[in-house]
Amino acid sequence: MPPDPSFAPTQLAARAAYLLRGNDLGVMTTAAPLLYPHMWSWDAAFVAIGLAPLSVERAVVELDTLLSAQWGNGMIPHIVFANGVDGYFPGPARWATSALAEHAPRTRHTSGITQPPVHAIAVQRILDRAKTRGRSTRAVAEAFLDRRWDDLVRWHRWLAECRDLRGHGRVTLYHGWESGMDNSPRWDSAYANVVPGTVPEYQREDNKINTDATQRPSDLEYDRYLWLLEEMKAARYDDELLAKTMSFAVEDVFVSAIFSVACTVLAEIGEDYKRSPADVRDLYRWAEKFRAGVVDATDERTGAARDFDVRADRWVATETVAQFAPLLCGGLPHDKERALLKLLEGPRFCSHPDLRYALIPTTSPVSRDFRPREYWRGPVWPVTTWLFSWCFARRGWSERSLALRQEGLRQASDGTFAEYYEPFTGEPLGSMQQSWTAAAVLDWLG
Ligand code: 9WN
Repeated sequence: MPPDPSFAPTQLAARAAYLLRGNDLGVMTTAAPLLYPHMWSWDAAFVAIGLAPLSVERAVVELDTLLSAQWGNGMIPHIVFANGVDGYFPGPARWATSALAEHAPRTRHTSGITQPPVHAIAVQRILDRAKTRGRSTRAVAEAFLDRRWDDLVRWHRWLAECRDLRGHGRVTLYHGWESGMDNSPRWDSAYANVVPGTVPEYQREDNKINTDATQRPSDLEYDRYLWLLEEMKAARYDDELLAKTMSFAVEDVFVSAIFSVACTVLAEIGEDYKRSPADVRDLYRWAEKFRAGVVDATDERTGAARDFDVRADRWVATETVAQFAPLLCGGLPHDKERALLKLLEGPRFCSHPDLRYALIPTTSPVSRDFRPREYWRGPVWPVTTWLFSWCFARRGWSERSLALRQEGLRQASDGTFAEYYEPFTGEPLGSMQQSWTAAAVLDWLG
């Protein structure tokens, strides 16, 4: 058998840059060329992180495009649709946000849900990269911050106020897509209670592009995804009505941890760039509150984090990557944190003897729910590796951060920039030329 291709770092970085250029529509980068031909919210933030070492100016444009589609209530929508591009379902007509939602923007088509709030991290990466450039680039980055600071704070305020109505310091989601981990076993029990009524007829597009059914969510899962859209439309995407009427309502511990970190990051930016002290205070307050919300969601003995199903009124413990949420934002007592790190680095996750790379599978290979090829039910996602690596560096765990980076780069050296990888064989799966995979590589190598 010929050896697997393995690109050297400079070649790999060049290919990643070429990929992002290829996926660039001008002012937005598609999440992937065929499967996802529009802009996704958290993808856009990661893309900006990858663009920043190439061009701070272009990275700023990416976030500007995303923020220009922000809703009047502060929500950043999970998809900003590229004008005149078909090929993805559900598209603008199915969401019908412009017609139904009071807060939807009038000049852009968007979906009606949100995604994980990683954007402050992108802003920080851009500002940091700009510091190493000339004066005019620094000015571009700072002008962006002047222009968008209020929008970023509004985004965080919406999450803190409109998505934590119970005041527990955890972000509530009304659709699994909002987690970014669409069909993770984390959502199985909540989805089991979503009973689709009459779902208007539809045709999936994703399975025409990725024809291997073992890699994508099932039709039954799609029926539920689409039914939730109908529930949202009936509520006209109104924050208060959604809280009362949606049959899926879950406090997501992983998004909550990301939110806590992002609030701290934005507060630090606010301090460094002398923004309103009241904003900075709010951001630190939310960071603390959501950190506490994450810690409250952990198992007494192991420190593993759980989600909370609001409708069923119960904790949902799964052997997934979400267990490690407190490692992102901190806050656990020392002994619990050590236990959780041991779990991460032990045979149930990164040291499972059959793993091709010592990386974090989305579901533990020893779990009953593990499916090595199926989307968020087992494969390793490079973007998740990047997030943990970045957070660990921030927490002062540089060895752990570097180990993830090194393994992440070994995995990516096949040059496919796959959306996700089979954990045992390293086979690239999902969409090839996925923008955020290239972005992770560029940041690591930049
Ligand atoms: C639904 C774009 C997005 C990612 C998500 C990932 C996948 C969409 C889909 O692709 O979700 O939002 O159609 O499957 O799960 O995390 O942002 O890359």
